[in-house]
Amino acid sequence: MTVVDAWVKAADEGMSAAFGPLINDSDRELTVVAAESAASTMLELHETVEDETGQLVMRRVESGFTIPADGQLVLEPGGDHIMLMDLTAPLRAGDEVTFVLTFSDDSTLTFDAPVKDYAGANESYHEGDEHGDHTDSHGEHDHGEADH
Ligand SMILES: [Cu+2]
Repeated sequence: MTVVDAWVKAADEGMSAAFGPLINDSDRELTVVAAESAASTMLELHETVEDETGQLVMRRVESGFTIPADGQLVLEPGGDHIMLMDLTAPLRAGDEVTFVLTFSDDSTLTFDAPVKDYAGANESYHEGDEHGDHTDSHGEHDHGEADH
């Protein structure tokens, strides 16, 4: 399993997200079940879906990211991503963030990702209730109760 060209969205505080292709070069399916980084007190694996109003929202993937044998899963803005729920320090373009992914078999993979300025990836975080403000951006959203 390798991660190439990963990157993290620059942010001053609150939430950010990491993207990049997860490449499975083995002959068995792999499932990423958790991500950790010193850059955030909590990380989640997110997918982006349309809610009932057609608005794009992101939500936690309870079953993890599955990467097919000899295949890849591309984490990208508007799609699946690794969510940094609560940054421990500002992420500035040019910084490097180290991530550790844990797989369903308890193996791990460590990779570094540079921070880049990026204007998109502002989908609302869907916490499973209906009183979220769909026009919210990451930075303005109160995610204090995000751990379900
Ligand atoms: Cu997210």
